[in-house]
Amino acid sequence: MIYFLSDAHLGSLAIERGWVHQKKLIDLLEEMSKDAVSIYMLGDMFDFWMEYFIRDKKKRQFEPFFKELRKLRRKGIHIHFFTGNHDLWTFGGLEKLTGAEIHYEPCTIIRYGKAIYLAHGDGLMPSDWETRYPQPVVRKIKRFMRLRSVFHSPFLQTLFRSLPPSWGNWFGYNWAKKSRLKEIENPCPYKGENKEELVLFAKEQEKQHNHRDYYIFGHRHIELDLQIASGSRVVILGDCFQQWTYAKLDKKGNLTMHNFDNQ
Ligand SMILES: [Mn+2]
Repeated sequence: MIYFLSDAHLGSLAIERGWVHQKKLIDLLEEMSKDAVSIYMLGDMFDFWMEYFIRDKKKRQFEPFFKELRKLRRKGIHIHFFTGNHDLWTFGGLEKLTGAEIHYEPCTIIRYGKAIYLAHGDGLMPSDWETRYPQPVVRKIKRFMRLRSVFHSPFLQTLFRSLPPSWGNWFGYNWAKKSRLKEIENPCPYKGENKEELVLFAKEQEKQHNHRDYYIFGHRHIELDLQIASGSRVVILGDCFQQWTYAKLDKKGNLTMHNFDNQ
């Protein structure tokens, strides 16, 4: 079996009882490990992840999670970690701590005869977004993209990494908390087939004859399993702090969604 999960937002200041949250995530991984060949984590597993030049004591809080991942690695399970928009600042540290393979870009894999596109999902949208969406939405997207390019700037990354970890973390965790609270207060449900960026992105890929059997994304914190063309589906994974949803690919190439709370 191959498993896909995303968006645990570990360490979030908006999640009460962080250790209970982390323990549940470990229980889920343990459950998966019974028959897993690979586990793909599609981004935002941490609410804020930054690797400083100075040792960051706060990372010790995630040691149980790291320990679990190392254990799975020793069992021979391949662990893949995609960066999200909350945890893109990894520069080799996470790989060393967990033994996971880190992916900084979306990628397509072939498993059990299926072509599968994998990405966190932030920044992916149809190429005609500037004319497709109404002006206020276009402005919002542009703001997000500007911020995204700031986050990805090597110069600013080096600057941030030079900060004392306690300063950087104060800023990072509080910024992330604000966005988590905003989402709880004002959730953004599925926008529908003709508006949801990731669905439109996948549809465009199909139209351009870049066929994939499955497109799997995180980022949106919604659960979606939608057929977009013949033999092509978009799956959005939900999350691992409120919904506890994940996807599973069996040896026959069937992809199914599951809920850890109902098990
Ligand atoms: Mn995200």
